[in-house]
Amino acid sequence: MAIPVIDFSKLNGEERAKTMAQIANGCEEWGFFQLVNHIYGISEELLERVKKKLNDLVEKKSSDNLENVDWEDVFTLLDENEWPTQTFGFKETMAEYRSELKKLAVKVMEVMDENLGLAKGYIKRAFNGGEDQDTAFFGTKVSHYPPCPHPDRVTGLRAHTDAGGVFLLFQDDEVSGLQILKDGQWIDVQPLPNSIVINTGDQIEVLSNGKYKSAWHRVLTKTNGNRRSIASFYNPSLKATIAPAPQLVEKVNQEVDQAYYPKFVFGDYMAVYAEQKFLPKEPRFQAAVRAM
Ligand SMILES: O=C(O)CCC(=O)C(=O)O
Ligand SMILES: [Fe+2]
Repeated sequence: MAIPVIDFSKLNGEERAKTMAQIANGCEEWGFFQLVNHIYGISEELLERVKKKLNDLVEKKSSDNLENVDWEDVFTLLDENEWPTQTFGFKETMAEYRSELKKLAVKVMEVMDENLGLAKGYIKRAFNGGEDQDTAFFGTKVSHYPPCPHPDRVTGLRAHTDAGGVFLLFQDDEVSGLQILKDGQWIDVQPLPNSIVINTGDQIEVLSNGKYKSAWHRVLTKTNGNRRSIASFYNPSLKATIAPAPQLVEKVNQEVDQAYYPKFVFGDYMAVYAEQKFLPKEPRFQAAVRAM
C-alpha cells in the first residue's frame, strides 16, 4: 500500500474531474498525497537548485558562521528573519522556492474548497482571519536527520499530527523515513524525486468538520544515509478564529447542528499544541476553547 501519487498537470485538462476526485480521495482517506508533474509553476530546475543549495550548505557548514543554529536539528526560514548562512545564492533560491510553494498551497486550498463544496477562497479567507489580507503564516522548516546507530531506540521525529493548515513537504530523493498511520498500520511515504508531499493539519480537520482528518505521521531514523526534508506550511494567523464551515455542519432532524469540533482562536490552539504535540489530538480542540 502506498500513498496516492497525483499528476497535478492533469488538473487543467480533460482529466480534471478525475484529478479532483483523486485529490478528494487523498484528503478523505489518507490525509496525505504526493503531487508530481508541473507542480503549479515549481520547475524541476528550481527543485534541483534547492537541493544543490542545501547540499552546499551542508558541505560548508563547518566553515560558515552558523551561530545560534543547530543544523543537526532544524532551522526555520521566513522572509523576514535572519538567514542561517552566507552560502552563495541560498537565500535567493529559498525565497523563490517559498514564494512558489505558497502559491501551490493557495491552489491546493482552492481545490479543497471546491471538493468540499465551499466558495472559492473560503479556506484561505478563514486562515487570514476572514479578511482579504495576507495575515496567514507561511513558514518553512528545514530538517536534517543524520544516520543513527540505534534506530530501534530513537525516532527522528515522534508520531504527531500537524497543528496548522496545509503542509507541503519536499522530502529526500533517496533516504526514506517518513511514515503515516493508516488503518492502524505504519506506511512509508515513498521517496519520489521532485514530488511535493501534501498533508492536511488539524485546522483543515476542524474547518471540514472532520471530513479531512489530519493523519498521524512520524520519521524513523536510519543507520545509513543523511535524510533532508523541507517542510513548508500554510497556517492560520494566530488571531484567526477556526470553526467548522457552516455548510459542512449537517442539520440533524432539521434542528440540531452537528458540529464535531468547537470554535477557537488559532493562537490558543498553538499554545495547547506546544505542550501536547505528541499526545492524542482530540483533547486539544476542547482545550483551545476559551470564552470568546
Ligand atoms: O521531515 C519530515 O519528513 C516530516 C517532518 C514533519 O512531520 C514535521 O515537521 O511536522
Ligand atoms: Fe509533521
